Amino acid sequence: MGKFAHISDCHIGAWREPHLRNLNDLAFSKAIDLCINNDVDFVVISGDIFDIGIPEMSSVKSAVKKLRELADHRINTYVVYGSHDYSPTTVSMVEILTSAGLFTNVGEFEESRDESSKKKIVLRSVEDKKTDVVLAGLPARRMGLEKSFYEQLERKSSRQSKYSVFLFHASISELQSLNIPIEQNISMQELPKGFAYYAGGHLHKRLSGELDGSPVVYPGPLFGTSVTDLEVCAKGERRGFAIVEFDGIKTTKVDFVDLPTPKIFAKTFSATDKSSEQVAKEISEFVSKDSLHVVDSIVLLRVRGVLSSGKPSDIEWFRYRATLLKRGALVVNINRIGVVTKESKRVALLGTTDKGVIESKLIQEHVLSYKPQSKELAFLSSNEGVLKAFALLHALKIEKKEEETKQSFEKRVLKEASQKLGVELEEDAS
Ligand SMILES: [Mn+2]
Repeated sequence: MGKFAHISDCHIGAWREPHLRNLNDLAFSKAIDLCINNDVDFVVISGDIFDIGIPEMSSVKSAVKKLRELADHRINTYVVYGSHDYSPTTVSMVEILTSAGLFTNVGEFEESRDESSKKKIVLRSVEDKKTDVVLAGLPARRMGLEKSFYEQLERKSSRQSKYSVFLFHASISELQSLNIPIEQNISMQELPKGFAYYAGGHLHKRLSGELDGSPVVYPGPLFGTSVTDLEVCAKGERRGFAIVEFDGIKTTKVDFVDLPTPKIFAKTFSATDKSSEQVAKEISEFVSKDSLHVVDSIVLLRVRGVLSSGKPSDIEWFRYRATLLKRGALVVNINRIGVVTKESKRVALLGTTDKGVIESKLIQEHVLSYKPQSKELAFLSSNEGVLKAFALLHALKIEKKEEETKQSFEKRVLKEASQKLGVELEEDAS
């Protein structure tokens, strides 16, 4: 008999906003405290432990302190890489903590070739000394690139004679409903058979299913990493992790442990068929309403729709933010990407979402309707003008080289741009 904690998607170091980063760090600390209080034998973390390969160091510091506490209680931590932990170019924090002995990475598989020299992946399992539990796993890469691991996985029966846990970080199509592109999913049947518990990560939602009678579980994130994650929380979705009990070779119980939810207040406004003044009035009335209690809350306002007149920039968004902060809100996030004017709606009607095509259609339209003041410039409203506009745009997209000074970069852009326009650049005397 024994029990372990299954944590996922901690995303330590996520959020630039200091309060949100702090709440996210606290969620991890709290989770570790609960693991210790619940007297678990070991902890598994199924990926996205850190938000990026090398995260913000103050967050790492508080996380390492908690991991040290686990180690001091002789509780081992087994991990696999999540899509956020892995970096193809640098040593990641997970690698560092593995070297420091705070983690055991169970996603390190072996590669071999079969008779037809096709690449094969063989799981490398690890045994937890305290409980004799066998652990194995597969890591993730960005953009669902881990799919190939499952395709190449050696599928000789891995039926275990001991209790066994498989850690993975991938979206399972049968369980997810989160709009993850279909080409990035794996199917339940692609998981290796024969394990008694499947510890999943990647989906930011508490979910569970079954494979041949064994639980397949996603505990979801500890806090969340996006405004969407927080909006889901505001609607009542719980955040936390799972505590799993086993007996012999079977999983006997999976309990979700809730972490305290932060106070989140989310509201959506529709801008459709309203003027920018009307929308402004509506939000302004809302944020100054007496009955609104936002003290110590995360306030998420979302505005979307097609304005009947006016532009989104007519609306003084910063005022609502200021009002809410003054009323005691901890964090205010106003999402207004979804507010569009009829003009931008027209862009959408150009029949494509390809940025390049939209750009070229709009440039053509604007250049050809340009009325130059003088005859010498008449060519600008012709196809020649269109070509010059493209050439200029291209020249202005030049990026600064790492070794280049700001001054020589500016010079280079200017030179390039004037060449494209066919104008002489005055040599500067310096
Ligand atoms: Mn994640």
